[in-house]
Amino acid sequence: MPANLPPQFYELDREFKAEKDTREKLRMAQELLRMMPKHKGTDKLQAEFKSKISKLKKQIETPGSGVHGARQVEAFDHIVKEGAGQFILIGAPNSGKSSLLDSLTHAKPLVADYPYTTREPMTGMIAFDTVQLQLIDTPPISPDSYENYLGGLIRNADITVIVADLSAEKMIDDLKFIIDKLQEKRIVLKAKASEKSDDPRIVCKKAFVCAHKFYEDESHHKLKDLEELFPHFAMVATSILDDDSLDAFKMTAFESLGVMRVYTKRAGHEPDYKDPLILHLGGTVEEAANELHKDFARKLKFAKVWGEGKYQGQKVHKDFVLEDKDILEFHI
Ligand SMILES: Nc1nc2c(ncn2[C@@H]2O[C@H](COP(=O)(O)OP(=O)(O)O)[C@@H](O)[C@H]2O)c(=O)[nH]1
Ligand SMILES: [Mg+2]
Repeated sequence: MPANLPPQFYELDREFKAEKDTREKLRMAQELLRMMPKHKGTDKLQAEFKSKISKLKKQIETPGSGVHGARQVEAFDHIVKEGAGQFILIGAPNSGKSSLLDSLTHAKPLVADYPYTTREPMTGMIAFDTVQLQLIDTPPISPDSYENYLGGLIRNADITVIVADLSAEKMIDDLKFIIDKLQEKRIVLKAKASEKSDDPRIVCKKAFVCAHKFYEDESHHKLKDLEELFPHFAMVATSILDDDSLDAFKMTAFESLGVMRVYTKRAGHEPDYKDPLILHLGGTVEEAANELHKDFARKLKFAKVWGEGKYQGQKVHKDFVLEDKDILEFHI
């Protein structure tokens, strides 16, 4: 019985055979298995790929066991997520990534005015209101520098932050290089999370632009160039010397996640502002209750809600759609 494999399968299979990076190879093998039509004619091939996948997984789990000729598995290509979202800073050498990590979090990365100071990813936590966001600083992407683990890190992160250095003469060329380099690694940066590629080999990642080293009077024409290169992308102008701009960065980052904060309160008590529920935009009272406890959602009779543009203490049911910063009181 013929296997009837789609042409894309053969293309990706060729790339799979040539790929050296173990995690990338694993991702491709999983994709190939997914692309395979499932019938008798592909039984053997399916088994073959399942075995390849389990071997690759083993290699990743036991660092140092890289097969002869393959590069050592990089320990940096996966950072465990913490907080409401994971953000990865990418940019040219000296664009100010480490300075941003330093100013936005309590992490202490090495900042220097010579390029290639950062070799390993560094993380820190941003406190935005009562929400924690995880920020990752990375080595630069340029014709002289690309760390192979970056692809894995970007794929794993929620949001990519493109750090554009407004003071750099070749800002646009530097950014175009980065876009092309990522494309070569089958990563396409998009303005919206819903933008997907028809090509299953390509991973689309939501990104926003950080127009960094912003200096009033001088930077405006550069912002125009950026908007042209990244149409429809969210953009925030920052400078480590301007705290308001850093707050704006935090807000942009939070908004890019497509989530909202919902505070809960008990009847007769003040709202708990310290530990909001994090729900996707458009989330309902039922989803909020579920977030607290499955039982809660099941037993819920009604809820009361306070918030902007609402009748305060309004009685609502489980399909009521909440908004950022709403306060919710459950009645079971
Ligand atoms: N004027 C200005 N300089 C900055 C700003 N942020 C960083 N720098 C400088 O840019 C240089 C490179 O910064 P660094 O954070 O090491 O860049 P990285 O290579 O992208 O990590 C350093 O000399 C920083 O002091 C900023 O907002 N304004
Ligand atoms: Mg750095």
